[in-house]
This record gives sequence, C-alpha cells and structure tokens, in this order.
Amino acid sequence: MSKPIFVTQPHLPPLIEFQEYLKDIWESKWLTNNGPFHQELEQKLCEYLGLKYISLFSNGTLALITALQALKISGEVITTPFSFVATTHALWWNNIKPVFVDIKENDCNIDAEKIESAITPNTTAILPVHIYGNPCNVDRIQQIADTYGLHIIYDSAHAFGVTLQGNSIASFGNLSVLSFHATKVFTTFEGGAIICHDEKMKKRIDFLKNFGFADEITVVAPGINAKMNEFQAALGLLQLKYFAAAIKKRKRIVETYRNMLKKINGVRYFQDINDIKHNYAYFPIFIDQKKYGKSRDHVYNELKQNNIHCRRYFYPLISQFPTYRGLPSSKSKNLPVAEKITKEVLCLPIYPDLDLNVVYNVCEIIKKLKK
Ligand code: T4K
Repeated sequence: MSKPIFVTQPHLPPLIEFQEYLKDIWESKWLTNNGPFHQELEQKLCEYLGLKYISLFSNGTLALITALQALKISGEVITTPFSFVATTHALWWNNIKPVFVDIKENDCNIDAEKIESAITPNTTAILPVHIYGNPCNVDRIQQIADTYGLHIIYDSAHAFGVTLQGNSIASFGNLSVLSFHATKVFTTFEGGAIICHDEKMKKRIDFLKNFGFADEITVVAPGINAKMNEFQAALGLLQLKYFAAAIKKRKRIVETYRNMLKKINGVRYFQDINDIKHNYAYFPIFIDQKKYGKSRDHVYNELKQNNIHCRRYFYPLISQFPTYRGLPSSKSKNLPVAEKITKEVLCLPIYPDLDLNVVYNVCEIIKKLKK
C-alpha cells in the first residue's frame, strides 16, 4: 500500500539548524520562563507581523482561556458554531455562556449582520474566528462592539501571516489569539500567542500566563501556567526563516487544486480576494450532493480507501456536541447555513512539501466519482 497522505504535515527546518539552538539551550541551561529565545521570538514576531505587543503561550487553547481572563469577560459571549471545539471550550472553562450565531456561506465566518439580534443584557464580548484564515468582517464587528460596548477577542488560530489591506489580521479586536500547533502554517510544536495593543495589557497577560506572578513575591491574580518554553521558541525562530517560501509552495498547491477542480459541477472552493494576503492554511471544498451526485462522506470514504486522509473540518458543529447542544442558540433553526456547510465541507491535503502528483490523484478521484 502507498504511504498514507494526511490532511497536513508540519514544515520543519533542516535538523542541523535546530541542533544549533539545542546546543545553546544545553549550554545555558535556560529551558523556560521567558528565556532568551522566547524574548527573541516575541520581538521577531512583532517585527514580522507589524505588531507592537505579543505574548507567547504554550498552546492556543490556553491563550484563548487567558485572553478571556485578561479582559474579565463574563456572562454571555457571541461566537460561531463553525470552528474547532477549543474556541467554545475556552468560554466554558471561564464559566461563560456561548451564544451561537450563524455563519455566511461565502467565507464560513460568523454572519456579522446576525450578531445584533443575539445581544442580551448579559452579553459582554464577541468571539469570532477567522476560519481557514478567511478574515471576518472586522469593520462591521467593530462597529457593533462600539455601539453596544462589547469587547472583541478574535480566534486567529488559522490566520498567521494573513493580512487585510496590508495589516496583520491579528491586529484587529481588543485581543487576538494565534495557534502554533503542529498542524498550523507556523508551528512551535505546540504553541500560541495573544496580540494586544498596550503595554499594560501585555503585562497583565504575561502575569496571567505565569501563575499571576508580578515579581518574586507578588501574585496579582489567579494565573495559570501557559508559558512557551525555549525549545518551542527556537523552532519558532527557524519557522520565521522559512515561512515566506512555505506559503509560496502552499499557493502553488491551491492553484493546482483550483485548476483541476474548476469544471466539476457541485464542487465549490474559495477564491483569492483582493486586499487580502492569504496563507493557504487549508483547502476546503464544499460538495453539493444534489449537483455532484454523491455525498461529502462518500468522497471522504473513497479518498480514505486510497490512503488519502482528508478531514471534515468542521463537522460536527460545536453546537451539536453534548456539552452545547442544549443551549437555546444551538437549535437548527438558528444555524441553517452552518448546518448546511458542515455536511458539505471536506478539507483536502495541503502542506508545503505535498507532492503535486498527490494533488492530481485526489482531483482525478473526485472527478471520476462524479461520473
Ligand atoms: N481555535 C481554532 C479555530 C483552532 O483550529 C484550534 C486548533 C484552536 C483554537 C486551539 O489551538 P491549539 O490549542 O491546538 O494550539 C487539529 C489540531 O490539534 C488543532 O490544533 C487544530 N485547531 C485543529 C483544527 O486540528 P486534530 O484532532 O484534527 O489533529 P490530528 O492530530 O488529527 O492531526 C491532523 C493531521 O495532521 C494528522 O492526520 C496528521 C497530521 N499531523 C498531526 C500532528 C499532531 C502531523 O503530521 N504531525 C503532527 O505532529 O486537531
């Protein structure tokens, strides 16, 4: 049997380059707690992304949980059901009630026009996700937040490197959270970050991720341990070096998919949008069963038979999991678009070193199935 192909694969630098960093770590014996590589990565990321303040984290989920703590968010938060569970779990871990709002078919992001009708006296914030790296309608969401006095925390887990009119997408909202998990375009094994806009908030976030310590003997809040270690930071520094080349390779794969899938009735995919620099983190396709003649799951299983392991990101919806399905906002009639998209979506393999022959093969299988 041929080698299995997975939906993604991390893009790693030459081992020898990482070994150089390991030598330094071995010599200094500085492994974690705001070490030299940690400091260097924070600085380099600020430069690279054009941001002023960034706090590194051990993973994106803890960064989300801490972001909510940093703003003291409580009550109800408006969010999307079409994301990875961690988005809503972060609310649950903070004892906050999620209120789901439907998504838009064109980019799968929260439908900003439906946010206002979900606001109640208990609403304190909006937690949208730039899903697959597609920028949310940041202007409209900001306008709503300003009108109703709400905070915005963006889950930008998929959106590292994405820009909107030349600005990093992570620069929007009161806080924005990145993930550097192994499956992400920019990885530190596990990892994440919070982006904020002033020094006081940066300090507060740094205290919170280190048990609440402000100095050796002062604990200012019930913080958590969410620090990024030196090994993670070292990989991050190397990732930066290869990031631009990796995105170029991803783009080529996306263009090949688009080219090969363009004449298949019932198969839809995203196009590039002017003003946006995309990161090509995922290549989701949407299969309209009526037009295509077969279901999404049929295609998923057929590809699996061929040792090509695609993923149905994001199926089921978060609102369909036992923890959340009892919420009033989880009802089907509240989420018609999300319920349609979750049945249609299939993320095809994409990563910088993916062989283009695999892309041809995947597309041929999808073409043949239509007949
Ligand atoms: N918000 C959003 C919107 C998110 O998507 C995520 C995470 C978060 C928040 C939370 O951020 P973190 O706390 O994770 O930093 C994966 C990832 O575990 C998760 O990070 C990610 N989103 C989610 C979309 O995908 P799984 O369960 O699909 O991962 P897994 O282990 O099945 O990996 C997928 C494929 O990737 C494998 O089939 C093979 C390949 N792979 C995976 C790993 C872990 C590798 O080649 N090497 C590896 O080390 O969740």
